[in-house]
Amino acid sequence: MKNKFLTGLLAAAALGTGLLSIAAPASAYDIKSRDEAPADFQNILQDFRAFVGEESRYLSPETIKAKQVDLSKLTLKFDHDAKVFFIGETAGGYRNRLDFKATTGSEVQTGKIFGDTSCNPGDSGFTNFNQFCANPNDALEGKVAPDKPLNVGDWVNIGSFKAGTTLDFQLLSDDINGGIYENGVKGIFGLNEALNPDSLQHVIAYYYKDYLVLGFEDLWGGGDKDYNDTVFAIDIGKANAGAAANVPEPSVAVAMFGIAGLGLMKTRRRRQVVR
Ligand SMILES: [Ca+2]
Ligand SMILES: [Ca+2]
Repeated sequence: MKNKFLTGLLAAAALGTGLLSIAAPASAYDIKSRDEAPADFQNILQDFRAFVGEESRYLSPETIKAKQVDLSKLTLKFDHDAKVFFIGETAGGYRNRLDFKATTGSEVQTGKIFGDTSCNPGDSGFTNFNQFCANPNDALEGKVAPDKPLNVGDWVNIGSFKAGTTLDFQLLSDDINGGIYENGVKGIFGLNEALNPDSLQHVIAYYYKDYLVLGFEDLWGGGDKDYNDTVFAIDIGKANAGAAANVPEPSVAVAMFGIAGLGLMKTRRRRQVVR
């Protein structure tokens, strides 16, 4: 009990929220497998690898800016059970933690979703595994869920939220290894760049078939800016996603193809270098 309370305290401090806002213990969420996921998610899970892409891929500053999360769209228009699906990562040695924050009026709910967003090497039999998971990591000694590596498509129902609730997601870089710091400030990066300790955009967003896909950059100051160090998809409900999508479906497909195209260009460039 004491440990749980301490964890709650730390989570509250980390998220910069008051103690009273903690409505759930930090590790209350049951991580389910892709086989237990809704059929509509299972049917398109393979498509999501296009949103991961290569480790250290190049994205132009224009692309990054254009894919900035529109925060006004993260306020739910309709009640919904929000689900968060792990897609993949290119985090190298970092082992990141993903939290959410849900604000409804003066009520703030926070929670740890995944404590170690590394890919599980044991999942390597999954089709196209390498395209979801560039550098998987074994579990750290003594760590159990939600603090151990994930399989592609692992997911959590983070709760039922009412219309008017605003969602935010925060990446705690390399948290399980103690986190990253600059001048004593911890590297915790959210959707609103104005609130990030390095004042930098750390998330790019796509809307794909009623899902919001978010890709995080985990390095302080942006580093290689590949924005795929942790990638996950959120089900905020078809009606909410429809209201949130700022581009019609065909454009989303083009955007996705564009990312795949970037990967191809990079491969070609590498081949030229070899020659
Ligand atoms: Ca990376
Ligand atoms: Ca990166």
